[in-house]
Amino acid sequence: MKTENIEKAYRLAQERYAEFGIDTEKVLKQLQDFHLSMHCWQADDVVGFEVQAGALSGGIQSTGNYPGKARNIDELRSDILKAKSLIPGNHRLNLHEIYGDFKGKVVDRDEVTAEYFQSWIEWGKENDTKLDFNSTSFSHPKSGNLTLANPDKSIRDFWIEHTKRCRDIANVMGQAQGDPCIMNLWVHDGCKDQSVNHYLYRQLLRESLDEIFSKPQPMMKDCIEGKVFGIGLESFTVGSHDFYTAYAAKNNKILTIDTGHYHPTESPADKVSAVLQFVPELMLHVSRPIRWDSDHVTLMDDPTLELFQEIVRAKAMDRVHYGLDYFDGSINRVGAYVTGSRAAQKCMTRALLEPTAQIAEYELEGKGFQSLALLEEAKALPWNAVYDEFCLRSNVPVGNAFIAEVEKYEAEVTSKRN
Ligand code: RNT
Ligand code: ZN
Repeated sequence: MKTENIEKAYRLAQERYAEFGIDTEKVLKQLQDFHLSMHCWQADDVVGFEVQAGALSGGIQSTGNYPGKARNIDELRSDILKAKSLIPGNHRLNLHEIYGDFKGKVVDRDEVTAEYFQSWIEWGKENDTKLDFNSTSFSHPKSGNLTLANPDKSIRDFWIEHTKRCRDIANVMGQAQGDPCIMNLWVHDGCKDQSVNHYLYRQLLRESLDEIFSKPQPMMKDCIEGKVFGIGLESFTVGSHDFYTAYAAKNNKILTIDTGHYHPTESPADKVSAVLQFVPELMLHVSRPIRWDSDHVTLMDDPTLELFQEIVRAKAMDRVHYGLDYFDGSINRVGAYVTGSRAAQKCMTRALLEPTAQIAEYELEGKGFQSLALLEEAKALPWNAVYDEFCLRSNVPVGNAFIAEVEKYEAEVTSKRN
């Protein structure tokens, strides 16, 4: 695409949006301040760097065997930086505990300390990338079906210790970057088949959380993520959406909404205006479920668009942390990062460019046809010209030009891995 044409298209779009009182320059500034938290685990199919790493467990799965996944910390860092160079704006990196820099040492989950994340903290500084964090209860001999909700006190204590240490690490990250590190807590705890101890498991999970959160950590923020079910744990999930919504509301914690964690016709977008009345902030795990929590690459589909629209309409942009959470092992993984991240940004672009004020007025005046018609018209307003301009000004490839860049990196780097 010729630069000249991108600029011409942008000027036309600017005029068109001005007719609705929308300032595209302001939207470009908002996009600049819109930071995704890129999940490190798309690069290597959620394997991590533990010396003692076993198979992926905990009811989640990455399918596909596309060649070229990151095999070590240097490769993962290189892939992330490549992806970031093809995404406009500046973004955070979301690490799981199993992605520590363990330097060949066996470090069990209840032994982990900030020392193993020092090189990440330095890498973050060097690359202007703030870090977020996750405790990791899956893929471990003590994972089983129950971790923080395990009736066996020794197993429960092991995971409590792990999670406490993760909060310490997140706090160190937050201090080092001068900005709170957002730590997500998701545990897979559940039952494969019929069970009758539901109250007990949930009581144990609540007590474990109370103990974990009892230590004040000023430079990190806790978020808690529920779900419907996991593979092999289909019948019951201890940390359900209701459980964590109630816990978060009562204890002032951030609630994580993973777009793959609801019943197929349930709308994650609809939760935004409901739970934000009662919880301080939200963390998103933007994903794409196909028939189940399959974690396909995020696209600019209706559910994702609605999610971002609901956030913007609620004027809650600064109460939301925008994590991504998908892991497709069947396609080029750097390309997956770029496609999904840019799709999320396009949803935000469209949400910011919606003529909401006019539609809201129609609605409050009872003008049903007018509001419906304008919502429909808004779909085809030239929002993509604004996103292209954002890419141009950010010095990243505009439109499909990033495909060739990913191919080049594949030819020169990832295809050489075996
Ligand atoms: C699992 C949850 C969780 C994980 C990551 C790897 O269903 O979505 O967020 O995907 O922690
Ligand atoms: Zn998630």
